[in-house]
Amino acid sequence: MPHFRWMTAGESHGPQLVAIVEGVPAGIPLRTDDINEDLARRQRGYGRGGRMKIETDRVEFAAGVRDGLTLGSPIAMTITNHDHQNWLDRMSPALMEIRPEAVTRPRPGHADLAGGLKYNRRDLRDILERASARETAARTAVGAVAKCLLAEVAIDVFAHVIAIGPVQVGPLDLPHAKLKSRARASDLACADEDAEARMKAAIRDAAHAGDTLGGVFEVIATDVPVGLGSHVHWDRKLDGRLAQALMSIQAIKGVEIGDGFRTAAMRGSQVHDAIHYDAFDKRFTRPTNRAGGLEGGITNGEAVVCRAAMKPIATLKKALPSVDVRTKEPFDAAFERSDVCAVAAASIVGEAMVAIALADALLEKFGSDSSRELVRNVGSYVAQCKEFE
Ligand code: EPS
Repeated sequence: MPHFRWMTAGESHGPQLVAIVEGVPAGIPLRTDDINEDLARRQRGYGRGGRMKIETDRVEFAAGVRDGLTLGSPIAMTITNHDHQNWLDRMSPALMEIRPEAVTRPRPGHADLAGGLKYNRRDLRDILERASARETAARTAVGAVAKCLLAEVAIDVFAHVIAIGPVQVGPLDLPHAKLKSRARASDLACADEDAEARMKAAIRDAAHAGDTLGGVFEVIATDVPVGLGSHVHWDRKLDGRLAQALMSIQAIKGVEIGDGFRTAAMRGSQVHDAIHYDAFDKRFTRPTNRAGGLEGGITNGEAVVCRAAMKPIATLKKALPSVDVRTKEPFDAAFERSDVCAVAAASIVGEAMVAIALADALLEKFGSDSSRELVRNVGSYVAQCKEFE
């Protein structure tokens, strides 16, 4: 059973998104502002569509927080979908006298068709409402809770965009703090100003062509103690858990840890990170971090570095051929509105998912009922590692 348990509910145009988080120790500082900042960052980004002008995501606590601190009980959060007011007829949970028009035209690249067949729903709206990336607002809230937990033991998680369409950032040899502050200041969560300008041009070009763009983001977690995850069983390996967490984000098609796919074309001597010892700090160090902070499925004390590739958004003005599920006739998909590029938004969700996977691994190793107990457990273990001989 996971140690940081959570679940979201909610349809894209329903009244609310809901998240419940369980397993968070008592006494962790948690304010709505901590969560709202991440929700606002997820809404930003050059290339988002009309929906983001309607929504201003804000969280409300329904349970689990009192006086700015977690209680140790389940934390329940809600986010209002403002657009719901425009969808009252189509999204009503009540039986409608006049049935809203069914969606019968599946969009290639979406869950519409496979989901409709699987759940036996003739109205594909029953699938697309939940498959929508709107759900990631609730995940971002859960991730913000995980980040507050990690912050108790000084672990920080941030993301930055490294490619959009064909445009890639140049080599970035920046300290983590600088990388983070530059990404936070950018419309595209990109730390390279020159690349950011070219990414925006690529997004404009795609929009003019009625098309969409994907990209790649990187998530970095700093000050992660050595020893999260384990080599002993497949399902305890943290690299596998991080990959699953990132891959579960809507539209993600690939995940790498550290230098990932690039290492496959290199020799071992060029790939593995040498081990040094810092006698002052009493810790083992590595001059390079190609492993992305994970060896044998265990954190090794270096920064955890993961990347995820997002496919271009599937709702296209320039639609691909599809077939009406009712008539079986081909059609040219009707287009309402869509984001052109949501890689910057996805990077914030990536941040959330990595934080969730790390929070789970932290509680697995140091499981505690209170913040004080957690901090003490981590501190005594770190001291134990310094005495290792
Ligand atoms: C989405 C389609 C668009 C996006 C939405 C994800 O929404 P709509 O169908 O209302 O135009 O804006 O993203 C969000 C609402 C969000 O909060 O990120 C989809 O089909 O996945």
